Amino acid sequence: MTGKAFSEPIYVTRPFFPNLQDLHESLEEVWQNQILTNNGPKHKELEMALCQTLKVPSLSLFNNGTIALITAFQALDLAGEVITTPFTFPATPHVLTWNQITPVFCDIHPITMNIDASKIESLITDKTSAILGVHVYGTPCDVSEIENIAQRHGLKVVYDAAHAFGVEIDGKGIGTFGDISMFSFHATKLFHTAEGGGLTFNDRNLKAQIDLLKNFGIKNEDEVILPGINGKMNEIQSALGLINLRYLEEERQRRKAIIEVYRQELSNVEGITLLDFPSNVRPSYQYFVIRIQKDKFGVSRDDVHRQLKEYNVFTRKYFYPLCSDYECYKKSSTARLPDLPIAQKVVQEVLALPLYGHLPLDDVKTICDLIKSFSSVRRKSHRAR
Ligand code: T4K
Repeated sequence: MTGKAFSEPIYVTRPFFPNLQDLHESLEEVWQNQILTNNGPKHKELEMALCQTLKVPSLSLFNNGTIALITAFQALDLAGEVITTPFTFPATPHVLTWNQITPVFCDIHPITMNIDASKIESLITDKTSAILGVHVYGTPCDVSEIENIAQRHGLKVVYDAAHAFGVEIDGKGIGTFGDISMFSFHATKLFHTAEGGGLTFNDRNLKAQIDLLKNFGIKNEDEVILPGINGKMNEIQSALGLINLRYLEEERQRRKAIIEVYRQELSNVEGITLLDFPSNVRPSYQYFVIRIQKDKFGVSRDDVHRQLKEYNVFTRKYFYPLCSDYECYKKSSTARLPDLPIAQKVVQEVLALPLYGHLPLDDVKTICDLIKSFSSVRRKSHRAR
């Protein structure tokens, strides 16, 4: 180990903490209202504010993104098989399993790392009811091709947009694509409510159905009309969300500046690939992920991940291992290694670097210097000079 480790650990992310006084004032209103949950005033206000921010016609808040996504499949009454990506957080396929739906794993695109639309059709069977795309790291899926496939085969489209808060394609909110999209408002997200999530949809008629499903299916005092669940966001979470929204643009700009330093420092390093956003896409600034090609960089992604820890820098191998390699899915006929060659390759290369608004730019530069210093290829060429 050369050089000094950071005195404090640097994590892949840190939650945004707003001014505590602002939260205190907002909680005073909650205390005055005497309403803590069940579609209270803060909840209603946050739903309206998020519709504007996300540029969506309709939104329903939830206590977390996973329960929201489970509910989306209930609302659309889906069953059988759903085609999805193996390169995602465990919640994505687990949500299908919780709905008694079989996840069918489709390989990913070599550049975007999202579900490869050109490979979806070969996986459609008479049991397929939907496609579940994930906008991994906030990069949009090939939404137009997925829409075409869905129309041709009469399938629903659901998007896991957990990483895609504020993403737009040609000025259109990402949550307007497909039948339903799910956003996560977990503490580690760009916008958060500590724990929380939301479903967005164009069909306003879905709102009543989804709101019923997240409240036990209770229609009124005398009628329970659906087998619902408790998916409600409470007033304290909603109050935190409303305050965090005030700081959203500031947090985005800080993350943008950090990403610029990363890009400047790492874009010309042999063996490191950065993920580019198309020019018509407004980015999420949720994660900053690099890909490390061992044959060109000299050391593997795992080595970089391990060596950074020695310097007190805790990066993450999001999303290693592939979902198709989990014990609960690996026996599935679509989890076979030869059918998922790109996902198998990508999952060995990705590394999410620290990204959060109050990460000092000097620290970002130091992290980049450390990464570059690990490259045995560089060291060899230095010695040769
Ligand atoms: N779909 C996708 C594609 C997702 O990525 C996710 C969640 C979901 C669905 C489900 O949405 P939710 O049901 O969660 O709303 C984190 C988050 O827990 C998870 O929400 C997120 N994706 C995933 C990508 O990341 P972990 O296990 O990696 O987080 P954790 O707790 O290790 O936190 C990472 C680092 O952040 C820690 O090392 C330290 C720091 N941290 C974290 C928390 C929670 C803090 O400093 N303070 C904190 O309070 O999953």
